[in-house]
Amino acid sequence: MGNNSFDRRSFLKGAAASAAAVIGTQLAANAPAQAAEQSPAPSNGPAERSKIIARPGSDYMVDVIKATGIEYIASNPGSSFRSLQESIVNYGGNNKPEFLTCMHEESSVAMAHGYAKAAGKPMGILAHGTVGLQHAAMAVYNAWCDRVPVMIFAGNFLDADKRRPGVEWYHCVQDPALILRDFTKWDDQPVSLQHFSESVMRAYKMALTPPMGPVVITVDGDLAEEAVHDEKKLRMPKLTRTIPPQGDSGALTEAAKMLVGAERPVILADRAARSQEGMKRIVALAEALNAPVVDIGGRMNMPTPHYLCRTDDRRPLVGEADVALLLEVADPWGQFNSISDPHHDYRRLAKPDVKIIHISLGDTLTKSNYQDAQRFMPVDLAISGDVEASLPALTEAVKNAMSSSRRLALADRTAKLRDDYKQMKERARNAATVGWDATPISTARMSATLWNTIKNEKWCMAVSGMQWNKNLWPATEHYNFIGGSGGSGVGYGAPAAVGAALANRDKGIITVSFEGDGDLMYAPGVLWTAAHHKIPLLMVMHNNRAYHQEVMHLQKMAALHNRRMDQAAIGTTIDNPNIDFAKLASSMGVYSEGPITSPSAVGPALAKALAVVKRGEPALVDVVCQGR
Ligand SMILES: Cc1ncc(C[n+]2csc(CCOP(=O)(O)OP(=O)(O)O)c2C)c(N)n1
Ligand SMILES: [Mg+2]
Repeated sequence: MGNNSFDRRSFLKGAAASAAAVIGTQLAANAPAQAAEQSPAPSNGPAERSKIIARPGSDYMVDVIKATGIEYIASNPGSSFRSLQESIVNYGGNNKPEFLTCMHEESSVAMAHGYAKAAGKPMGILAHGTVGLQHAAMAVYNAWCDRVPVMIFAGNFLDADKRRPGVEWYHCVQDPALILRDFTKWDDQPVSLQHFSESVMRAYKMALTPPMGPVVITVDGDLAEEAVHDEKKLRMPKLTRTIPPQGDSGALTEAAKMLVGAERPVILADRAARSQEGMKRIVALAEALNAPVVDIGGRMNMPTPHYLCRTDDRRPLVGEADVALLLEVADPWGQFNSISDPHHDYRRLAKPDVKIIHISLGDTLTKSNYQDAQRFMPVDLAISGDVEASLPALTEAVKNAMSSSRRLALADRTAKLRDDYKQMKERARNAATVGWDATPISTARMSATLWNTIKNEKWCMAVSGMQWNKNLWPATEHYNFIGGSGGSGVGYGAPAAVGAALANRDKGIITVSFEGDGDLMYAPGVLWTAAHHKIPLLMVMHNNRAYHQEVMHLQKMAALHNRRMDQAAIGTTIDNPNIDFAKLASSMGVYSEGPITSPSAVGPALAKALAVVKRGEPALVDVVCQGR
């Protein structure tokens, strides 16, 4: 200790005074130990004071980030961007953007992913050089597959001459974005502040131009830590947004004729509606055609109480269709064909001569290596265009193409369509009653009980793999469901729900999620992030004490190989010991209930948790329930 400790204390005193920062006494008390590990022991003598950099490049970087309107930066801290972090909290006042403390880079990105879909705008994330980006990668892939914008900032020191020996070299890289380049839209490594501002604006614009996607900007540590030179010469570029393109009018007229003439049309909507207005446009088209809509669910596309919303009837509707209209469908081939599991037998699900129209911007954003493009699907009329932008013209063309006799004929479909809708709902309700009183608790009962808890609220079901919610809950608002992970990379659920809950916090929307036990255990630290930042989220554990999907795969293989079924639990179950999720949550400051094993105890526990969430805090209810 001795001299060194004196120097460190002086450093902290000097730093606190010069930054005029509100640093908690606890932080100041803890800091010397950390400073001793990483920093040279500085003093605040005259020589050091003359070296103070009052206007570091990172301050200007904060100005640029503020100019984009980004409200949050989710990050696990790292020295490669320490200057930018310091500028965010001191120079920027930790407000727009506010720094969100994350315990894993994958959590940062998945939070940004969920946030973007609920907020309709991107969040920033900051990742520490090589190691941070490596951790972030899978969540970036999910966002890419889901075509969701995330502003990724990556710390790095490019100039080898200035890097500190040791760890800094391990964490620096020639080309930081390389590891993400196959599944991001654009990246850049700016070498000047002017370059930084232009690249951030370009990245923001590109991320939000449909098809949207994650983008990466490197924050060079030297550029951030050194003083701004010649600030008068810096020009902050204006933030511009691209107007999404409407499909070709002639092609939309052609599509309208095909749809009006169809006897069994079906509309399949996936990553189609970005907003309530987008949903209204889908409803208007469906009503003009009196055509059923299957909401594949990449986004919330169709109000579930509408008699034309027939998601659960996808198979029969596609099977009978003579014309199918696809709206930004991620997997077109999979709607009309299947490959059986485990024998890989091909089966056609649609008529051989079904006419297919696809409105999509999918072909305008492709990469070769990762296979998220799905199998090639020949379509009869491929219209390159944004769905929301193209729908008004298509609906207009449908109305123009409709003779009055055709209008009457289409109206005649209504009685049968309403009846089909009623039967579909009836089937879902009947299926839900199977095993109603069973223990472990059935997923249908869990879903119905959660619905009873939140039905009088403005609600968002941020994450769920369960079909019950879609089939049974009356959902009319675009914010009700936000779609899935995109790439099915597990570990998305918990952080995405926290991100969505943050976006919903100020809108008075109660965010709920069904949380897989396997999913949460990837990075449960996000519970602490939710508690620390007071993000209200009602998380209901779908605790089947297993990677249940994988249990089923193992069982399938055991059946295929005609071998022991009971061994399928090895490597796929999460028991012995059972994880106590209520304790896990409360250890991180999250209100919790459970483990709940009796069906009748779920409702009261959810009601208590909802009261906590309405107070502005997260809560977790651990429900021990069936596999699916
Ligand atoms: C990163 C990653 N690793 C492994 C998998 C394979 N996988 C698919 S579903 C699943 C189980 C997830 O468990 P849980 O969240 O508890 O959901 P459950 O299947 O039990 O409903 C796993 C491991 C994956 N999709 N992503
Ligand atoms: Mg599970």
